[in-house]
Order: sequence, then structure tokens, then C-alpha cells
Amino acid sequence: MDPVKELLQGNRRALARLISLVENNDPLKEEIMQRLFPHTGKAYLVGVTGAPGAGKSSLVDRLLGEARRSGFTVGVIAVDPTSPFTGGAILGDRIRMQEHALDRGIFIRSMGTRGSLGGLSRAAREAVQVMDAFGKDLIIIETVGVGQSEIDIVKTADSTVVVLTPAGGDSVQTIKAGIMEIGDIFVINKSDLPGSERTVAEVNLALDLKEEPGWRPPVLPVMALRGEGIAELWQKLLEHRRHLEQSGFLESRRRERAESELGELVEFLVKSRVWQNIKTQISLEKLIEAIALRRRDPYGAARELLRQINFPL
Ligand SMILES: Nc1nc2c(ncn2[C@@H]2O[C@H](COP(=O)(O)OP(=O)(O)OP(=O)(O)O)[C@@H](O)[C@H]2O)c(=O)[nH]1
Ligand SMILES: [Mg+2]
Repeated sequence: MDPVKELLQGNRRALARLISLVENNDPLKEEIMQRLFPHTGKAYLVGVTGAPGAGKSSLVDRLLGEARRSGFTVGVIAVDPTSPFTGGAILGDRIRMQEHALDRGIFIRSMGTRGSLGGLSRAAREAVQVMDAFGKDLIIIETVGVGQSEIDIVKTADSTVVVLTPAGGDSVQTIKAGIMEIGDIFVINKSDLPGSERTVAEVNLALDLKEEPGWRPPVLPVMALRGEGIAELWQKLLEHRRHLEQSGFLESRRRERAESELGELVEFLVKSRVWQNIKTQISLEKLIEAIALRRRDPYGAARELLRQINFPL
């Protein structure tokens, strides 16, 4: 049976299979993505990011409860860039989220750095599209907010939740790391720990310096462990979505996303196809040696290769 048809009929096994397929860059992927495309664009995408151990998974776990009570079906993509296959964190995520395992309205998927060609952000975005086509109303992407690739992933989202903790002075560092710019909602998790109020105040202060029309990111104290502050977070997410819709930002964000998506795809196709072509058609050893010995300059060599396969420059 055709997995795309099965997916569109609500088959969860087809969903799992198609995500693996896009993740592994299967030769069928392009055709599958093209067929799924007309069925995408309906889901609300929420990114959850923050330092390792900030409590992102615990928070997502709680959010699942709120979202389900509001009648949303949910897909979760937990991106773990540090683990090549199934690291401890992924396993942990599975165990923590297992109370939802029997709920057919929830689909959880972990993703590592395996399919490195084309990047994790492409794989995550395509997994989002598969879940979207499947019909999930809400898709949550959890990433560790440390590097550029995680920030790229977060850019996929309509609303971004930045999770901070009251670990003395830590929040200020995170703010400096540029995470302030991407947050639509700030959560100070582990508010049972000392210094929580100070962290809330610090983040508020930093946000006051930022002039952005229309939406002032709220700073919410939360205790994911006990589910405190989660209902407020869910309400703020819905409020942010309404704001995006009414202000026209949803459309402009999606347009920006379309642009970066297009650029990434062209890059991906050029990288995978053109480079593959060159490698299969031309013996590169001598050229590589010449460059290594500084007898050839790499720019000139690259252009010559592209000319040889008739790539228009
Ligand atoms: N004290 C306290 N601990 C919490 C709270 N929420 C989560 N934790 C704990 O923080 C630890 C990390 O939680 P996770 O939810 O795995 O954090 P994470 O950000 O998903 O971690 P990674 O995915 O590994 O980056 C766990 O031991 C949680 O029990 C909280 O509200 N208070
Ligand atoms: Mg986690």
C-alpha cells in the first residue's frame, strides 16, 4: 500500500515510516514531499528551546496535557543534536513522555544528527511537514538552544518558547548568546529553586530594552515538575497565535520561512546532486593534491570542475 495514502488516512505507522524516510534522505523523499505539500500549512508550530537540562522535555510533557484538553492533536519532534543515534536524553524523553504513549492524539518522535547531509534543520522541518500533512493541529519542536542549527530549527516555528532557569547569573549569559531575539514567550522554569524572582526581573529588564511593535514577550515563572504555570503558558501561546494571525505577522513569518526553505533546498540539491555528479564523473585525486600542495587555488579548481559538468556559472 502507498504510504502517502495511508498517512493521509491517519495511519500512524505510515507516519513513522515516512518520517524515517525523509530523515534518511531516501530517494523517494522528493516525490513524497511533493505529494504531501498540498496537505500541509494547517498546523500551529511551536518551538521550545533552552539550555541542556533546563526542563524543556518536562515542559513539553505538561503542555501536551493542556493542548489535548483544548482538543488539539499534537506532534512532538525532540531534536537531540548531540546524540548520533539514541542518546540518554532521547531515552529519557521517551520514558518521561510515556504517560501519553497510549493517547492516539499524540505522536512523539526523537531525531538525532544522523542525516547530516542537508542538515538537521532540514530533516526537522520535513518531519514537521509530514506531521502537518497527517493532520496534527499543533506541532512542538524541542531543541537544545546552543548552536546555529538549533536556532535555524526554531526559525521554523510560529511561536518560540525560550526556557531559562534561575541558576544564578546563567540567564544573563543565555540572553547574551542571542536567544533573546528569538523568544516570543520566556519561561523561567524550576521556579521552586532560589533566585527565580530575580531571574524573572532580569529577563523583563532585558526585554524592556527591546522595542518591538505589537508583542511584548511575557516572562512566566513555571514549575514543570509539578505542572504549575503551565495553563498560563498555554494561554499565552494561544494569545500569541491570535496576535500573529491578526497582525499579519503569521503571513510574513511564513513568507520568510518560505524564502529560507527555498534557499536551503537549492543548496541541498546543488550539494547533493552536483557534488555527486562531479565525484562520479571526474577523478579528483590529482586536483586535490595540487590544491593541498598549493599549486592550484581552490576557487579556480572548483570553477573548472563545474565547467566540466556543464554547470552554469
Ligand atoms: N526543581 C525542578 N526541577 C525540574 C523542573 N522541571 C524539570 N526539572 C528537572 O530538570 C531535569 C531536566 O529536565 P528535562 O525536562 O529533561 O530537561 P531538558 O531541557 O529537556 O533536557 P535536555 O533535553 O537533556 O536538554 C530533570 O531532572 C527534571 O526532573 C522544575 O520545575 N523544578
Ligand atoms: Mg529534553
